[in-house]
Amino acid sequence: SRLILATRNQHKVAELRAILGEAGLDLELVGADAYPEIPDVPETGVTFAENALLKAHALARATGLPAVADDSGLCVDVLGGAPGIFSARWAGKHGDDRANLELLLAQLGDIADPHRGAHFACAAALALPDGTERVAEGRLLGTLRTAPAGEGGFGYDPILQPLGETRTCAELSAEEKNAISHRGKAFRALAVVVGELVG
Ligand code: ITT
Ligand code: NA
Repeated sequence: SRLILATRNQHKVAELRAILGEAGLDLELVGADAYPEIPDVPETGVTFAENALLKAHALARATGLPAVADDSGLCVDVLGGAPGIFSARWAGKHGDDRANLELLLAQLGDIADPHRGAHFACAAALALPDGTERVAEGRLLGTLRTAPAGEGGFGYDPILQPLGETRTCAELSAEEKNAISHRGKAFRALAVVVGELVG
């Protein structure tokens, strides 16, 4: 049977295919792009979990198929957790990764190393057409560089250096990132539940 990946972010789709593909689910993973007629749901939640559930329920209701969704972002300690759920549009235009990253670096200025703590957060939601829902969350702790490095990944990957790493997320291979990432942790946990509830 089919499982809908309720995201229009192609970087997430690629990571979810890799993460869920290794989870041993006997399901065909179908991107939301297969359903262009279904409108995007407004992300009106105040937490990653609420927004992930909104996206998953919208696709599950509209397609009659189980759906998983991701809501994620970068939470900076010294900014009280911002950009957080506003990470995708921190500089104004949704999905302008470069502008978002540059604005964040400017806001941090030359704040020094012990105060550059941050984490990526991901809420992974499953929704079934009958309204059943489950959420799993994951985090990746790290520090923020003062300048971007690396070409891999997306979003804020070039400035987040995971704890215990010498490289940024954008300098890791896709496999290395998925092994430690917020998204990897959240969706490996959710995959167990998907395996139990979706046949
Ligand atoms: P969908 O809602 O369609 O899934 P989106 O890109 O709008 O796609 P979000 O609202 O969850 O998704 O915003 C996620 C933003 O958080 C993303 O644009 C990046 O700026 C940041 N982000 C999330 N995961 C990241 C990762 O693994 N590496 C770097 N930045 C990430
Ligand atoms: Na969001």
